This record gives sequence, C-alpha cells and structure tokens, in this order.
Amino acid sequence: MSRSSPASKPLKTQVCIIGSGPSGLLLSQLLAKAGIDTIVLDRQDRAHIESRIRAGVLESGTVQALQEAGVADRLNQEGIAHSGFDLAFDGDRHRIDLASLTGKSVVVYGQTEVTKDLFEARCADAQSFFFDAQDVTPEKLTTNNPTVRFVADGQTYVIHCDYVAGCDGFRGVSRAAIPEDALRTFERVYPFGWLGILVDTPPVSDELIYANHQRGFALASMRSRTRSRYYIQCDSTDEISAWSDERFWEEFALRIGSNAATHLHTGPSFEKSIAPLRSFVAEPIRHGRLFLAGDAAHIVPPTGAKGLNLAVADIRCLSRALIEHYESDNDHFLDTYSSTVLKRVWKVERFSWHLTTLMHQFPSNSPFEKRMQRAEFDYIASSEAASRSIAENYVGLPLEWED
Ligand code: FAS
Ligand code: PHB
Repeated sequence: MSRSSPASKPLKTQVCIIGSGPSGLLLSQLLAKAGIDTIVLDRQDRAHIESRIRAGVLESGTVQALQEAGVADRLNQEGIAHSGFDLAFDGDRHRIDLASLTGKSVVVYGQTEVTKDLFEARCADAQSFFFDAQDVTPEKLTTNNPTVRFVADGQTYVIHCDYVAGCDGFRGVSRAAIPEDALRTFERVYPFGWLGILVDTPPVSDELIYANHQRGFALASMRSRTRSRYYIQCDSTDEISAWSDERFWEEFALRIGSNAATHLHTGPSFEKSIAPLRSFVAEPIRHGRLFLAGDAAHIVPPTGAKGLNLAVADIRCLSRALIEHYESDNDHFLDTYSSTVLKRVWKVERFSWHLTTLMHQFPSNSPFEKRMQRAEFDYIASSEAASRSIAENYVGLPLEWED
C-alpha cells in the first residue's frame, strides 16, 4: 500500500513535505488548518513510522502547538504532567522543582502517541501521502519552481511545488541536496550509547530520575503509570544480544541508586534498542526554496529530552513563515527562518551537551574531571539559581520570535 489518495490527485502542490515523522506531520497539519495544500512523502509506511519508540517528554510549548493543531484530545486525557525530576549522583538525589522554579511543567506522553494522533488527523483530512516512496530527489531548489522526483508503486512521479520542507530526519535526502560549499556542519559523537527498554511494570518513581553512577548513566522514565521506559549508558559498540533482561535489571538497579531500587518492579521487556548519542547542527537550514526542520537540521543527545521538542519548535516557526507568505505575501519570516531558528537550536544544543557531559561516565575523564562532575551536581543541589538554569531549559526556552 503506497498511496492513501486517489491516483487522480494532481502532482502539484504548494508545499512538498519530505518525511512524515513528527516534523512533517505537524507541518502538514498546521498548513492544512491555514488552507495550504501539501503532499507528504515517506520512504517507510505508516505502521513502521508509528512503531518507532523515541521520545517521551513534551515541553509546554510542544503541548501548546499540538493543542493549536487540534490533535491534543488524547494527549490532554492521557498525558501525565510532571512538575519536577531528580538528578542523582552515586545515590544522592536532588529534585529540580520545575513548577516552583519556572511556573511550568512538562508532560510525559510518548512520541509514538503523538505520531499516531497526527496521522489520525491527517488521514481524516484526506492528506495526500505517498508511503514507500523511493529515490526521492529534490531538484531546482534555487529556482521559483522546485520539484521533487520519486518512485512509488514502480512509477516515477514529479511534484511541482512552491516550497520543499525537508523533514526527513538525520539520514534523509533533503540536507544532502544542499551543495557542500553552501553548507557547514558541526558534530560531536559521544563515546557511548543508550540502551533502552520498555516494560509493562509500574515506574520505579513518580517522576523521572537521571542518574550518574560510577558504573554509568541511567534514566528512569515512563509512558504511563503501568508502563516504564528505562535507559542505561552502554558502549557505542554494544549489541542488544549482549544484554539479557537479567543483565539489564542488575545494572539498572545498581545505577539508579539503592533507595529507588527498592521500588523497582522488574519484568520481561517488550522493546529493547540501542541509540547512539550525537550533537549535530547544519548551517544554514534554508537553501533557496528548501527549508530543513527537525532531525534533518540538527540532532541532540536525548539527555535533555529535546529532540522531539526542538523539531516541534522548528515547525512552529516554519509553518508561521509559510502562512505569512501565502496569507500576507510577507516573506520576512521565511527570509529570517534559518538565523532565527538556529539561534535557539544552539542554545538547546548547549543544554543537551551540558547535561550529557554532567550525567555520563566518559572513558577519557580524569579523576579531576570526575570531581568536576560531582562538584557541579553539589553546586546545582545547593543553588536555587543553578537549579533554575536547569529547570528553564528543561521546560523549554521561548521561541526566538516570542522574545
Ligand atoms: P524523524 O527521523 O522522526 O522522521 C523523519 C522521517 O523521514 C521518517 O519517517 C523517515 O522514514 C523519513 N525519511 C527519511 N529519509 C527519507 C527519504 N529519503 N525519503 C522520504 N522519507 C524519508 N528525542 C527525545 O526528545 N527523547 C528521546 O528519548 C529520543 N530518543 C530517540 C531514539 C532514537 C533511536 C532516535 C533516532 C531519535 C530519538 N529522539 C529522541 C529524537 C527523535 O525523537 C527526533 O527528534 C524526532 O523523531 C524528530 O522528528 P523528525 O524531524 O520528524 O524526524
Ligand atoms: C523517554 O521517556 O524516552 C525519555 C525521557 C527523557 C529523556 C530521554 C528519553 O531525557
């Protein structure tokens, strides 16, 4: 099944969106609400995209964007508001009280659910999708008539459009369509990964716990009050086959701290995956009529729970810019999209890099650097100002246009 729209649909649209992850789906939803026509392409099918286990924490700005997009009914019912989270160091715990430090909270609701809610809305709206699209090739991007060529059902199509939104993730084709001499990239690959599991047991704690232990990082998260999401730092060369549930539980219990471990409900995992950690930014994120958003433009290590939230922030800016163009013939926001979005992206990259550096065991760290990590934890635990800095980044920085 590669198309959900009748073959008679013209292959001409206002905005061609490459990628139907959260970025592409939210963009098509926000543009549709403004009467702007889109075609969405993905090289996978809907079931595959909905099955990917990714993020779990939504900033208030993300919740607001999903509510404005009209896709937040289930989120409002099932999302769990969290007014704080714990940082732990070798068993010592400090709660970052988001509500008292910022007046805001975050909501625990899986990216899988966000994606399902967006697909429901887009399909109900007869969105033109092409799934299993292969050889997707954006062309003529520096002209006023860009095209996107692709193959589906064995046929070659060419979409003629006004703009192309590159929402195709880190390994997509959009960023690759920008000539090398027009693009700069910045990258930090971390010397470890995250091994994550999903298990249908009550979470070890009511709130998230980020733990730095001498054996490595661990994170206790959740998807609901009966479904837990746990992570431990692992070697970047680790294989899932080397991690039985028993080995995972033993390691997780040690790292999360004895106090928390007494409340740990183990059980059989039904999802287990290893994600590499990297920081990555591409500059600029516009090339002619191509605009990059989400993971196509940047990657953050998941320590700060920012990947999905950053993608949504990009789309809030890109949708506003495109709507201003079509409704008011005003290209100011399109022309400033890259500089405006990247200014906030770098601030979020900094926070995610900082929390990753603070909370993980780095093989190359000297005893002095390990002491620096502990000293920073003790400083955060003893300083309202330092805790507030963590808190205001965690709940989400304002969009640059809100300043
Ligand atoms: P996505 O990668 O989600 O979507 C891109 C879409 O483009 C995909 O559906 C893909 O099939 C499609 N595509 C790719 N190439 C294409 C092509 N050539 N043609 C057509 N379509 C193409 N973030 C957090 O906040 N917390 C987390 O815990 C967390 N964990 C993560 C774990 C993993 C393994 C990964 C990879 C990411 C994780 N992230 C996490 C970040 C993640 O949530 C992303 O930020 C989020 O998915 C970004 O959404 P998109 O920009 O839509 O990109
Ligand atoms: C998750 O629940 O998947 C999650 C939560 C917070 C993070 C990363 C992942 O920082």
